[in-house]
Amino acid sequence: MLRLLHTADVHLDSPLKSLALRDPELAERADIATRAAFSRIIDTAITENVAALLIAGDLFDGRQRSARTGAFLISEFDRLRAHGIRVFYVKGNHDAENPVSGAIDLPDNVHVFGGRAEKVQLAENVWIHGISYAHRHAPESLLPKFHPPVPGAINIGMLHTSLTGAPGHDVYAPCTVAELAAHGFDYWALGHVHKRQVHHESPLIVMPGTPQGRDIGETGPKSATLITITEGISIRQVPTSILEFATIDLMAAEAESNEALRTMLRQKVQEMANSLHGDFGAVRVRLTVDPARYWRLLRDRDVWNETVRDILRETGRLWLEKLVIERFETKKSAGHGAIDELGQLMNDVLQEKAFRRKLHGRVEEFLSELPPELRAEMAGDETGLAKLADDLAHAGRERVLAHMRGGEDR
Ligand SMILES: [Mn+2]
Repeated sequence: MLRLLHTADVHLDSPLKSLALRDPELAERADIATRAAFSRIIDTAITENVAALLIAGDLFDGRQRSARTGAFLISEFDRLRAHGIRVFYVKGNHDAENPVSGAIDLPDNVHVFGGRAEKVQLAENVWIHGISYAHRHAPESLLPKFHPPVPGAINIGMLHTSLTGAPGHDVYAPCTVAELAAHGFDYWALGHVHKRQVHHESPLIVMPGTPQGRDIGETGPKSATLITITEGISIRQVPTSILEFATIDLMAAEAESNEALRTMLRQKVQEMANSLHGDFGAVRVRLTVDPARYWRLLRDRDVWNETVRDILRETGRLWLEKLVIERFETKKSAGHGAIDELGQLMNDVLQEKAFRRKLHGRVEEFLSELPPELRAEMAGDETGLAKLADDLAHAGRERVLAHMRGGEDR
């Protein structure tokens, strides 16, 4: 019997910018979680006594050179080396430009696949095949470059690929599941798409997903895939994520008072704290309330932010990722004559060319104060700038209306 552990898309040194803007402490925790999840993979490899760890690309997030990460990787790989565990690594699009992956001297138990197809013998009867592409963009399939399977042996292929495409992920070394299945390998260790998926059973074609979610788009517990080779091949998920992203949706139609709303929220939060798989949770709380309360909540948004943050913190393991306040639409919401009129008026102003020119100017001025990376993140081009300006203008409009509506019952 032989065991292997398969992961991909670790994204060490991922910058987590939007999180850092909202809550630096949580961003710090998320950054630590990425490393801790990788350490957990190393722990699992040792306790499960695997022969090799397979990393199918995007070990690093980007160009940023970090001596700390280099040192971290060396010591983690050394831990495997001490247990006679080998590491096979194909680079992904995010690794392509990373100077660390080329510059640091990895321990001799680590095999980094190069740009030409290679096969490496792992055990008497087991071969690992892989290719790394040297550039960030790989418009064509890498599959034709692979060697054929070694006859009579177990053949494992490692490939960073978008397959036929996945929302939110760049096209990279595209190919179809059918093409992979037809190549004659017994297991395809894929990487690139962050959501786990077993694409094919025989042969097994597995996208393990990221071991640690990085934002609210990557909710739920994350894992690595443990491969057991006996007569056949079987797989099992092993948990890896430290910090788990999650959402609480509270439809608070019945909450008659703020106290009732807080009580409902506490109950939901406690349920989540009890059911969480990871050590910590970063929670997006979405409150949907009736129109009258909506405006009051928006008006007192800062206080509610802190209140929800505190309710989550009381559990000792949950953090607020973001508070989103939404409203039910009811017929009763009509009839704010003057305020509605003002809202409409502001809408008209937002469309005016002169106003937009002025607004864009102000936003550009604000952006110029920011470090270039952050600027690129917030508004990378003309369209990004226009969208940012629009979002800000609409948020401003909502804010003015919230103050006026929320104040009416005083
Ligand atoms: Mn990738």
